[in-house]
Amino acid sequence: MQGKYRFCFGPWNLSEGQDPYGPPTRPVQSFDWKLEQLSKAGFDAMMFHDDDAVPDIDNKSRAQIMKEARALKRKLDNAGVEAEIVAPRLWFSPMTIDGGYTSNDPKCRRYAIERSLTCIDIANEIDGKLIVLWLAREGSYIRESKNGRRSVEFLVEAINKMLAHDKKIRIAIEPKPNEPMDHAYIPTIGHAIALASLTIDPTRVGALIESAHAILAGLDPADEIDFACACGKLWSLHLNDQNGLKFDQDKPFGSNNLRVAFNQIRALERNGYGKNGEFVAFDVHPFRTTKVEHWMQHLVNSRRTFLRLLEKARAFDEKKAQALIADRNYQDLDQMVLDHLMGR
Ligand code: XUL
Ligand code: MN
Repeated sequence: MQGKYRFCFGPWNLSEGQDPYGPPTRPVQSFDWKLEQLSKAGFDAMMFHDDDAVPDIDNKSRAQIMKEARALKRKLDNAGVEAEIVAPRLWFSPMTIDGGYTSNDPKCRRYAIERSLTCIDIANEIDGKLIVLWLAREGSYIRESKNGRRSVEFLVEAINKMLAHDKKIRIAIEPKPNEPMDHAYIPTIGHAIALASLTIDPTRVGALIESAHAILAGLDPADEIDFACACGKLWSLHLNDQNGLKFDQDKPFGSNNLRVAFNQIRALERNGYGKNGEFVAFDVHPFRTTKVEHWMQHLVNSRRTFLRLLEKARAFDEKKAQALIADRNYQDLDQMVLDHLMGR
């Protein structure tokens, strides 16, 4: 039996088009509108940051936060949409200018941990099974500003506090090598899994791979997927694309390199990704030029490309490929892949 995949995206993926050089090009839309688009397009779940779930979280009482989380859960139930992940947004507040868990200021480190514990409580309220940690500012602009060894210990300490706060919660670390930092402390999936092994309960700490982040680290996302799966640690996935070593582009899946996308799907297939309920998320953004009436296309198109490439992966002539491999004829294997992708 071949697996079926379930898809999701987050409210931030319907972004308004601002970049460091210019303002939004589309008006802000409400959460309800985004949820409606998600349902209409046939996606199964939504990803959240803690403040996507409860806006302005730092200025609300605990009672108010939980009340709003419960209201969101009702909204999701009515729409028949699941919450996939909740991620603490530890890169916006004045308290996280110098990092969250690895800030040099103990007050700021405490803020980051407390906010993460609140994020877990929100996740429980909306039945989000997984906490995602994109460690945005856990790194340095200049090497001398922080103690790298101590920073790893701070990260472990913070994750341990989360694991102790809730005995069931699972955490997936999303590595990224740079942006906004010059160098991040957890740049690749190997680092994420090694960090998991240092915590009080490695069985509850896994990883999330984003295609663009792997490419920014100079790695092939398919190899990252295989590595994480060999360790039993691929618990979520952000598919997208990236044109080399630039800013984080979050292009539609397959937009830049169809072959790299094809190989990611082959890796998912051979590892049985999704069989334990994992979702495929598209962490993609519309091009700045996108008009309001085309606002969903980067998501719809990413899913369409995924499903087309899934057909390609399943129709790939493995027997013929194996014969070429046995003959060490990688030249024709290379061409066989190109012909297959070109439709012959
Ligand atoms: C940033 C990124 C984030 C995370 C969620 O590059 O990918 O959107 O996926 O915090
Ligand atoms: Mn991501």
